[in-house]
Amino acid sequence: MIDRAIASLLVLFTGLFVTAAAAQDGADGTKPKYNVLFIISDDLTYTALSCYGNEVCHTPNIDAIAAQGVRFTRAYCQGTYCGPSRASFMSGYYPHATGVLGYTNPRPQIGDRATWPQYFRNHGAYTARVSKVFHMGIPGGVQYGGDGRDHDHYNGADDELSWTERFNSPGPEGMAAGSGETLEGNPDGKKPVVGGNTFVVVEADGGDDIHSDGKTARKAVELIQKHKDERFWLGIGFVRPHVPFVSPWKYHSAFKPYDKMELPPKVEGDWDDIPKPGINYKTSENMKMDLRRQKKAMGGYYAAVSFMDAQVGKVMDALKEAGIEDETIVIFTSDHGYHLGEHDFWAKVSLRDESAGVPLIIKVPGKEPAVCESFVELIDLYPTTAALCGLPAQDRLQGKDISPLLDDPKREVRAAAFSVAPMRKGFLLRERDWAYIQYGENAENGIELFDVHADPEGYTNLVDDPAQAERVTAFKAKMAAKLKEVRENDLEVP
Ligand SMILES: [Ca+2]
Repeated sequence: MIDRAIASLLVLFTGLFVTAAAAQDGADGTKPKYNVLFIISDDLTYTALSCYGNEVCHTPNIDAIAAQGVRFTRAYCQGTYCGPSRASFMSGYYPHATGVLGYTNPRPQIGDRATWPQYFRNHGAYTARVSKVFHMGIPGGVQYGGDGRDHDHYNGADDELSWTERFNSPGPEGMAAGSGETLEGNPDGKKPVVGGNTFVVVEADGGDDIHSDGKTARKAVELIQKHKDERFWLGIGFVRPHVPFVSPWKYHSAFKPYDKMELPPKVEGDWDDIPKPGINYKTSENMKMDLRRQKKAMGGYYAAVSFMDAQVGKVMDALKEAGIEDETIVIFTSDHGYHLGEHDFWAKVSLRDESAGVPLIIKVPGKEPAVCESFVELIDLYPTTAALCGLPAQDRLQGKDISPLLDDPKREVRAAAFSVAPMRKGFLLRERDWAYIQYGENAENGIELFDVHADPEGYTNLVDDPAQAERVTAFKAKMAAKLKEVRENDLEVP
């Protein structure tokens, strides 16, 4: 009897909660026209995917989405590491609008304004995330054992209001059984496999499901089956190829012996014209990685990409089996890119294309497959999916609705992409013909200017070339205008 009374109260409370949620920002009875399946990899450079031209690392499952969707060749993140990038595209504001330049969620800054999934939730969609969608420290946020956290319930910098439900995927990370090596800061080879944000390669014993991403794929498959008859917004966050480069041994075999990996060219004097903040925070030199270690880092990264790609395939198979491909928008992307030895740089943070550019594929039912060369930004995803789903536009969002590109991929939606590296006070304006990077709000810490046609790898900084003086002045003014525009918004951030 008492149980039934409690149950009725629970029903009442749930009812009140649903009503309260429906009354929030943006709800007007409109239902999303499509499901959104948002698949995001962590620290994945587009240069590692075969659909973007990599001939060594094969990614058949991501390529299959590209073959049916629109693949963007000039997509850029808004912040070149996890925290600011994810807070930006999930909230719909640039990092310098919210001031979220580190590893927190943007809720205190946006108040009761709806995040991307929350907007869909307010319009009646079931919303869930599996693993890392907002920021979560990797490997610490998913690695069980040793740090005293309950990793089934560790949510990182998540935003609870965004979700109907949320799921974590703990795994062994670098502590997985198998053959492991610490490549970074280990020149004499005496260090064991270490944790943290360190270059470690582990050829793990056993299969996919031991690992966080294997569990994430399995949960995603389960959620697709369970919610196929209702509108959903599902965020599926894979943590690979973020370090540690750990994946089941079978994914490594294509890249062994690692010695056969081909590193980018090493150019004499490459760093001489780069201002100090433009030398990336991780380099072959400061990581003390010799050529053998550099090649193994590349092979280990590619193995992690192959492993992640296989998990993407499981999710896409489930969508097909559920019979809801024709009512689901699929997006595949990463929070930012990654260096694999270009300029002897490694990892993220830099504002060069390999790090600020991202893979982006958008597959919408009924739209023709295409390749689109317009500049687009991850911040565009929120307004674009809202428009595609028939949800009301919100002027406050700082991205653009790029859905017209899906019907006419030859169109352009912006002349430049904008990205930031707050760790270095770095700002990028990437145009068709030029890449302009400045360090400091007034460029007081240096400038890089590259002619991307004559010098696509960016070996020659033209900032001191007298012939480019006017261009540099013009870029400084454009950057100041962009920052002003970003800061003019409806948020009340000090
Ligand atoms: Ca990341």
